[in-house]
Amino acid sequence: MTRIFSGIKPTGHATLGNYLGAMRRWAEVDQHQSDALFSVVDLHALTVEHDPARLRRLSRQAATLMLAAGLDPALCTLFVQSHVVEHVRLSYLLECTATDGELRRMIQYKEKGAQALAAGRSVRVSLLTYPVLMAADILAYGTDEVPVGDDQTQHVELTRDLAVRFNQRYGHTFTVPKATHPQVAARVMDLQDPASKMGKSHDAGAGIVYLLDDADQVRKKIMRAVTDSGREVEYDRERSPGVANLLEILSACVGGNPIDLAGVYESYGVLKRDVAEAVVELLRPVRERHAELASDPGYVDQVLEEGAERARGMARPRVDAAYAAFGLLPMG
Ligand code: AQP
Repeated sequence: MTRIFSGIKPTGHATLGNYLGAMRRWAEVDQHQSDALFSVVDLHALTVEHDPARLRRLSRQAATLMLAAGLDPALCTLFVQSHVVEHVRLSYLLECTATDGELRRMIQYKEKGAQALAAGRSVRVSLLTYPVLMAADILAYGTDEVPVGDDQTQHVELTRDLAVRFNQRYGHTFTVPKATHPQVAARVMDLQDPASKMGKSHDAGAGIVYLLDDADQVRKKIMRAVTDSGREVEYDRERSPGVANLLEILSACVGGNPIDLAGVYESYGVLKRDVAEAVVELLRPVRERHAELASDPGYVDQVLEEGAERARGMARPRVDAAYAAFGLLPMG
């Protein structure tokens, strides 16, 4: 059976981009067809300045939202990354496999590093090294596929490179995984700035739809989305990125392809209205289920505890094998 691993980092409130690019597929497809592990990758949230109390809140919220989106602990393994020490154990060996040059090429390191410096803040070493931790997250489980949005492609490529290099040097230890992306909405763009990804750690703004926004907030944000100076509704990511983004969101919500959907609309206003209603209906059950689950934190904690136990059992033999292959003496 195909082994799948993916995660979400608790750096902010989960967005429509997280849902359409990743979480929905995890719940609707992946957990049913594969042996799937999903993680709140909390250690990844420590690469930039963070507030411990907020991190705790967001970590629990991310797990609760994953369940609200439909992840079923009877079908998949849901856990918090820091509860499974094998990730960090393996990460160090992979740091000894990766090169400084390949980590400095990572787009997120360049972008976030530059942002930190521009704001007069220092850059944490972990911002440079966390793609290796992500590789460890994936490789520890013998993962075949990593269902993610477009923005994670480069990190999965690095993971593949490290797996191949490790296997060549130290003997076959890791499966070489591949990234898979949704057919539409693999990169949902900010509604106010369609050149930028809708990201949960970006400054809260009118361009980001959060999964827990109420219906009126969702409508308001979508009705105010930046479109283009033209009048015609066309699907062209280059010339009309704002409209193309709305058409992709609509397509992800109601089906059909964005080019055909463009032909149905004669005005931006009607398109926005339909997108808004489609998103409100898409998110309604997630919000309702989240409210139920949030009132029972004991249940969420229990799911996470059992998930971590299971994940540890799956990761440990492969990480032990990697330590032995690297030449480290086994523990007695
Ligand atoms: N806009 C998006 N469109 C499609 N998929 C997306 N994903 C994220 N944003 C979009 C996918 O959601 C999964 C979890 O994402 P994440 O927690 O790793 O990243 P984020 O939500 O983008 O959070 P940040 O903190 O704002 O990240 P940065 O700024 O580092 O990008 C992943 O599968 C991701 O592809």
